[in-house]
Order: sequence, then structure tokens, then C-alpha cells
Amino acid sequence: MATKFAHALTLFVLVASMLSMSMANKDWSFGSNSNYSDWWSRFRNRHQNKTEQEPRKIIVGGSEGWHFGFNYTDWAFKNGPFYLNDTLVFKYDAPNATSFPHSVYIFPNLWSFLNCDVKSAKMLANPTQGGGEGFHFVLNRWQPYFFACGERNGFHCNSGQMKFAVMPIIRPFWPWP
Ligand SMILES: *[C@@H]1O[C@H](CO)[C@@H](O)[C@H](O)[C@H]1NC(C)=O
Ligand SMILES: *[C@@H]1O[C@H](CO)[C@@H](O)[C@H](O)[C@H]1NC(C)=O
Ligand SMILES: *[C@@H]1O[C@H](CO)[C@@H](O)[C@H](O)[C@H]1NC(C)=O
Ligand SMILES: *[C@@H]1O[C@H](CO)[C@@H](O)[C@H](O)[C@H]1NC(C)=O
Ligand SMILES: *[C@@H]1O[C@H](CO)[C@@H](O)[C@H](O)[C@H]1NC(C)=O
Ligand SMILES: [Cu+2]
Repeated sequence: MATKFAHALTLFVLVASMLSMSMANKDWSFGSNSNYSDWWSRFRNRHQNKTEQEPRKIIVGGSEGWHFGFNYTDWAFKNGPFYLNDTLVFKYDAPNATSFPHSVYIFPNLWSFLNCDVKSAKMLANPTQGGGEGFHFVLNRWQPYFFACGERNGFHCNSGQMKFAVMPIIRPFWPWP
């Protein structure tokens, strides 16, 4: 129980630092290195570049795709923040004689995520749905999402690091610098 709590605390700090980092880096506040004319020019320009504001399609793991042994927590941390209506694309080959199956599950809460309790999770995509264009999942709710691979009763989730959490944030009305 103590380790569970420590894990939860770590995750909380991670998410909090992710959010504050994104706020700080993107110069969200009227801080010392920002000024009003800067802010107004950004506001006026907001209609000029719509492409930047559209929801993105993000391939989970980038060129690595969705496989055993890649650090997806690290990936999510480095590729965040994610925005509402962004689409996550899970790409993995259908199993064959020499490769192991993967899948995509979503946990109902932080505790089952930390424990890789696949039995309490819901399957989003079976082992054959990651082929071709991949399995698409839209982050269309303002809530934390806990993803994992459900194969081998949590072994891929635990030992294979095939798990990550994202908390989509609301996209600002004008392009961020
Ligand atoms: C405020 O921002 C504008 C536009 O970026 C810049 O030209 C100006 O030098 C800045 N003023 C100060 C005091 O930093
Ligand atoms: C608009 O945003 C896109 C994508 O970030 C960028 O490639 C392009 O250069 C931007 N165009 C202008 C006029 O800023
Ligand atoms: C995965 O990455 C996270 C964040 O960078 C790090 O805290 C963790 O120790 C890494 N896990 C492993 C097994 O390397
Ligand atoms: C996300 O997409 C839905 C459906 O297209 C739309 O109703 C909603 O306003 C969008 N939300 C944001 C924050 O873009
Ligand atoms: C099985 O899948 C792996 C990875 O998806 C691929 O590299 C390999 O060529 C495939 N083997 C066969 C016999 O199709
Ligand atoms: Cu897997």
C-alpha cells in the first residue's frame, strides 16, 4: 500500500510538472519575458494560422510504434502535452509465428493502472486492430486516460513498459508561440 501511494504521488508530481512546464515554456502567463504588445499581436494573428490549432494525429511511440520494452511513460512525457480531440494512433503488427500479439486496453482508474490489473480494464483494440493505418483513439474528454497493452495478463504492461497515462488539456484559442 505504501509503494502504491508512492507511485501515485510520483505520477501526480509528473503530471503536475508536465502541466506547469508546458505553461511556463509556452509563455502562457504575462510573466517577465512577455509584454502586452506581444500578447496582442499573438491575439490578432490567431486567425492567420489555423493549421497549428487543429487536433493532431499522434503515433504512440513515434517510429517505434507499440511494442514490448519501449518506455511509453517517457515517450508520453516528452511528447506532451496532448490536447482535447487529439488522436492517438496505436500501430502494431498482427501476430504471426514469430511475433507476439499486442492490444490496447484502458484502465478505469489510477490504481488498476499502477497494478496493471488488466482484468478490470476494458479492451479497446484486439491484436489484429493495430495493422495498416493503426488503431485510432480520440482524446475527446477532459479526463485522465490510462492505456496499456493487455497481453499475457499484465506482463506486457508491467515488465514490457507498455503503459502510459495522458491528461488532455484544452487547446488555447490562439497559436502558442
Ligand atoms: C514587446 O514585444 C514586442 C513584440 O514582440 C517587441 O517589439 C518589444 O520590443 C517588446 N518590448 C519589451 C519592453 O520587451
Ligand atoms: C503555420 O503553422 C504551420 C504548422 O506549425 C507552419 O508550418 C507554418 O509555417 C505556419 N505558417 C505561418 C504563416 O506562420
Ligand atoms: C521510463 O521513463 C520514466 C520517465 O522518464 C522514468 O522515470 C523511468 O525510470 C523509466 N523506466 C525505465 C524502466 O527505464
Ligand atoms: C472536439 O470534437 C467534438 C466533436 O467534433 C466537438 O464537439 C468539440 O467541440 C471538440 N472539442 C474541442 C475542445 O475542440
Ligand atoms: C512476423 O512479424 C514480424 C514483425 O511484425 C515481421 O518482421 C516478420 O517478418 C513476420 N514473419 C512472418 C513469417 O511473416
Ligand atoms: Cu504487448
